[in-house]
Amino acid sequence: MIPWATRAVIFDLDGVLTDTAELHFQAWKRLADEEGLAFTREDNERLRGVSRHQSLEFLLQGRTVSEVEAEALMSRKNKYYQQMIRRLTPADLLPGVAPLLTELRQANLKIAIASASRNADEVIERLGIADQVDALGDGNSVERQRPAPDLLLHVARQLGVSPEQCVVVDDAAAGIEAALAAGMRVVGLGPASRVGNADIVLANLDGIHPEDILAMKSEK
Ligand code: B16
Repeated sequence: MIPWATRAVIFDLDGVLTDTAELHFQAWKRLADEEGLAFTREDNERLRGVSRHQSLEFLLQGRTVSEVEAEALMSRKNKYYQQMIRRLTPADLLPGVAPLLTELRQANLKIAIASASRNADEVIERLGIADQVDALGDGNSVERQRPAPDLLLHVARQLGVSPEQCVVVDDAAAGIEAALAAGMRVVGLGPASRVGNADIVLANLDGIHPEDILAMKSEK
């Protein structure tokens, strides 16, 4: 067995570092209301970590639109979303995130973010954590989104570390799947019904220290 050493932690953004899910919900809801489509908070849960295009498909509930119309709908939703993220501040980091990032840096671990969002760079900037992030993979970085491992592997390459040296923190089932497919260890945040396939399951990052997310078996 080759012993591994953790060198990097790769965080999902929405639902892990901040709760932009609520803002995505408000933006999709406004679009849905304008288009006469039913869309609830419960429906929004299904869009966690899901790409903009797939989210639209879900929202349309089988209604067919041309690719040009789809682009126009997505761009309208994105305009609403961008109006809302302008108001984000460091106070919108979820509990426990700021101290955990500080402690990870003190422990000489690299920090990266892997997000399906094309707005991730602006969100990170407004949350005030851009200077703590060594690499960012976002909705523009790769073709295939999670559950494919591509985004995580892209981020690991940017960091110059191997998959076995990475720990992923994600709150979506597709994110857990992607991490396992990438050969990375993974911490799932949320109910076991959603993230139970992860190596460690935590409710959230409140009160969590590096040792809590790095204390995993050395071989899988
Ligand atoms: P955008 P994550 C995801 O972020 C969101 O969870 C998902 O709801 C959103 O549709 C997706 O980003 C794309 O976002 O429309 O801003 O490009 O969880 O991967 O950080």
